[in-house]
Amino acid sequence: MKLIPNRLQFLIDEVIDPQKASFIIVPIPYEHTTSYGKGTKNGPKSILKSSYQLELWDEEIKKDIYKVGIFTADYFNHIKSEKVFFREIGRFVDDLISIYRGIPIFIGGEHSITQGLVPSFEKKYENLSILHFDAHADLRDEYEGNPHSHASALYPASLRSKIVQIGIRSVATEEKHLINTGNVKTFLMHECLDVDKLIEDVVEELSNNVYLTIDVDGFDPSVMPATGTPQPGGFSWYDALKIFKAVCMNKNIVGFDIVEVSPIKGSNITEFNSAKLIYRLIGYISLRKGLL
Ligand SMILES: [Mn+2]
Repeated sequence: MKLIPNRLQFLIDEVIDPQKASFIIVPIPYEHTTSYGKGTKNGPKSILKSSYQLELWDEEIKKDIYKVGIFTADYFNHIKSEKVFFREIGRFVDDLISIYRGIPIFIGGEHSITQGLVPSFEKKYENLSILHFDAHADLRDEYEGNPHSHASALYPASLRSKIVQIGIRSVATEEKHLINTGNVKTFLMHECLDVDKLIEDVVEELSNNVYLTIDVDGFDPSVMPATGTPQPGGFSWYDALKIFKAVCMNKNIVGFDIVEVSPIKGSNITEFNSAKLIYRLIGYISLRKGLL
């Protein structure tokens, strides 16, 4: 397997050797099952484009973070059929994390891609846990007859790995019995408004090896308005960053995804904020790993 560079590299035009990259971005413009607002297939490109508007010097971390080495791969576009997609993406991630040392960052696309991403990490890392940032519990075994629905994003993983959910403020009748049971620890948003307490609990619940999945609707819609199934009352920018920083500094983040950006005409807020979030997370992880 050889990674092909994307025409749009995150943040800067220069293409670095993927073997030397500390982070490898894989854009996945997959959209098959969106049920309300559509357009998440346009998310990856819009985020990559927005990244050129970021300053290279991160004002919080106070470093030119990009120097750690970020490579952006070509779009993962194998979407002949759902079945083929989920088989191919699994193989791709298996290869990616065995051949390259860079921490993978996946940009969706709809949230169902997480179903295809997580198994490779579960195979590679012992005792993996998943931090699930989302407005929705995403624990239905299927939705509209489809087990690969965005509304089922975390269901398969919940049968195998510890899942810690934050930001949750929409739970369906058919999934209510799945929150706070088995492998799933759910922090309902309205019950966890004390962010310092939440951080303590989340760090305690997670194992050391953590995969992070970020549905942008976990944020308040004022931070991330362009998303298919918005919910009121999500995390503010600074509260979310505080949580992510604590997790990145205390745990070994093995990879993360950011999903459900559906660009809307006349606004760049969501894609720009997503690009900034990705850059900041690269910064936090790099700090912990001593790369900066
Ligand atoms: Mn969601």
